[in-house]
Amino acid sequence: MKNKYETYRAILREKLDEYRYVHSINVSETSAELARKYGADEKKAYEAGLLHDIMKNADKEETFALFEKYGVELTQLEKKSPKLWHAIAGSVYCKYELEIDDEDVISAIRYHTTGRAGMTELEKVLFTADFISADRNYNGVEEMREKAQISLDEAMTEGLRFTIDELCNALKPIHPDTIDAYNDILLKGIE
Ligand code: DGI
Ligand code: FE
Ligand code: FE
Repeated sequence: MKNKYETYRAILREKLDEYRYVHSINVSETSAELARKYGADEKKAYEAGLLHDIMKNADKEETFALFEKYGVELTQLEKKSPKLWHAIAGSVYCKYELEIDDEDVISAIRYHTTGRAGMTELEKVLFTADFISADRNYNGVEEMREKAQISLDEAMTEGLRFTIDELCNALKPIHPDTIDAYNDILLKGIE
């Protein structure tokens, strides 16, 4: 009998292009490593990492059909930000189509792109793993990898700063959850 991870990998092979499939495998491994290091649940981290981008290559039609099917309503900002769709759709797909009933895994997938206020360790682990997985090669990735070995909160702060900076420079809207995540983590560090 196939284990559930083999089943998930077979589904990812169908739904993702080669680059995104390899990225998903890499994130699952990095996510499990960070979980071990920071005391989050390793199996949940592995599963969330594997599945986090499952809807990344879906087209608008498929994505919105899923939202319709499960009654997901998007805000104006979300409707106009295609990059945000796959995290919402991914969490819905995993919950209802793959019948994953672990809310920790579902919320890690849901918030892997924006973050949110009051993130769990598991959510932070996936958010950070997504930034430093083996396939990432942006300017500054080595510094991010080092930060992630020192402090999850420092890596998160840098990741959110990087994301908000990029979005500002491109005059793109910033999701309130992204701002909330940034403020929350900064305020916790300020005495
Ligand atoms: O799916 P990945 O490429 O692995 O990574 P991701 O899920 O973190 O997606 C990154 C993209 O999402 C990047 O192009 C920036 C975009 N993004 C992240 N936060 C926000 C956002 N886009 C908007 N409009 N608003 C946000 O707050
Ligand atoms: Fe993603
Ligand atoms: Fe990703």
